[in-house]
Amino acid sequence: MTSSSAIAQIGVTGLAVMGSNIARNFARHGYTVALHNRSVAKTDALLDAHGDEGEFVRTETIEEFVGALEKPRRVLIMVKAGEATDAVIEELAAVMEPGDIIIDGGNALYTDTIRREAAMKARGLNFVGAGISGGEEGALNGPAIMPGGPKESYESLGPLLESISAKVDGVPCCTHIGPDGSGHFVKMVHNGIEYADMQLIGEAYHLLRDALGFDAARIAEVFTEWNSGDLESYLVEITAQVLQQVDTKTGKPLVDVIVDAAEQKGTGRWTVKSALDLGVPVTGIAEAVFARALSGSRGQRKAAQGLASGTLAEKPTDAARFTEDIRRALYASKIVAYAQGFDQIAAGSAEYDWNLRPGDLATIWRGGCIIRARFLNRIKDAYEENPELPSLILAPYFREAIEQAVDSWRRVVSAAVQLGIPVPAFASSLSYYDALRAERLPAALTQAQRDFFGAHTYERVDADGKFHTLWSGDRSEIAA
Ligand code: NBP
Repeated sequence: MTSSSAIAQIGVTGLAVMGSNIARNFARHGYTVALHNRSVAKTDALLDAHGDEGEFVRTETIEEFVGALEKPRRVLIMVKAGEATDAVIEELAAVMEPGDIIIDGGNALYTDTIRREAAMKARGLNFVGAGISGGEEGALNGPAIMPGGPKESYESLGPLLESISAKVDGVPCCTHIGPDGSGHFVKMVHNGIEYADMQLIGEAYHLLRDALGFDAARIAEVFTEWNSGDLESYLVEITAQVLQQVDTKTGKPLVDVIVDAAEQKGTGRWTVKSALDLGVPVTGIAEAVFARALSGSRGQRKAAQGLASGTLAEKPTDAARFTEDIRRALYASKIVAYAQGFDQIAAGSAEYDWNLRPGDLATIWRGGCIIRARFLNRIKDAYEENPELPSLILAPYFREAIEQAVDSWRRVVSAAVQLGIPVPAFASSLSYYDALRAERLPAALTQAQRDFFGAHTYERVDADGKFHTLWSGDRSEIAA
């Protein structure tokens, strides 16, 4: 049903796939939703197709749109991230009043959100940067929502967002994350973890295909089985479905006729850039971003066909055992990728004084979002038991899980190396684990080298303070 005079509880501007589905989700939950899009054709298309799903208010101009909203006004922007978002914010801010709330549900870079929040605050407006995950299906049926911004605005906004979010055990997959850019920051890291998760699944698939010679249908069966255990997750589930899909044109598995060059929209790259600035080793995510870049270097890859492989090992003969090894290696690598992502969240929280609660994130990522998984219940429990965990790997459950997997993990990485199958994320996750648990790293040598050429000083294991060796002099040590 549509009306031109109703007072709407929420307005949605930007009615492409995400905005229309979220608007429908609000309407299906009984809210009256004011609709606006730059070009009115999208508004009308939505009303024509789904206008009977709830109460909508059709508007054409921004003034009409804002005028249709009850106060304090709540407007959700779902336009293309970047300049379009700035343009729409400016248009809205010109007609909104102090106390009103502008929510950006797009994939904004968190530093843009920090800037926008400060600018709106100076004009008396509340600005909420909300990360939304779940793609178009989630937007319609229940996404995970990560709203940042002023806590007071969550009091008015939270109940609406919570009602349209996914629920797990009756708990909404939405909570107030923290100030200014924190919502978009955690959404960014979520997407980074998603990259790592997908890369690890890709490496497992590659090993099953090329080390064991399984076809797509058989690999689909393996993923289906894995989805009934610790690895149960949306991504593993859709992997099995993708691998079952047959191309109607050729009769071959669809995955075999898709060009093997992965694209990216940028949130993985942002995660790695931010991790570099924060000094957090997110090796799983970085390898995933680089693996997509390498796959996309099609000219270079074509030129490199036929490069020497060296002598390759024989393929594993015990397929069942090697499949189980891959499963365990995947699980252990996944634990590392999540541990690294949560480290980045902790570092971002400290850097920006956000006071983020990792257990809350694990709770809201259990449903709605792309990385939803049984595993997140374990992460939630781990942070509930010890909110100050130095690393997720050290939580008793994960520690034990890795202990059980570590031999398999080493066998899989060794076999991959010997068979010439690239496993950058499996291998770097294992190296990260080994580095983390090492009693002595070669970093002492690095420090000595730095002191040698740059007098950068070093600390000693047996005394406090900083020291320098007179490398160009008599090589005695002085306190620095
Ligand atoms: P798009 O990212 O494709 O954006 C299309 C929308 O932006 C249309 O409504 C378009 O209006 C509007 N727009 C543009 Br483009 N420039 C504008 C401008 N200067 N002023 C006003 N409106 C403008 O849509 P989407 O895929 O639905 O995604 C929306 C947001 O949600 C994005 O930020 C995206 O990153 C984020 N997101 C997407 C997903 C997903 O799975 N797709 C998941 C999570 C988050 P028009 O109709 O007049 O051209």
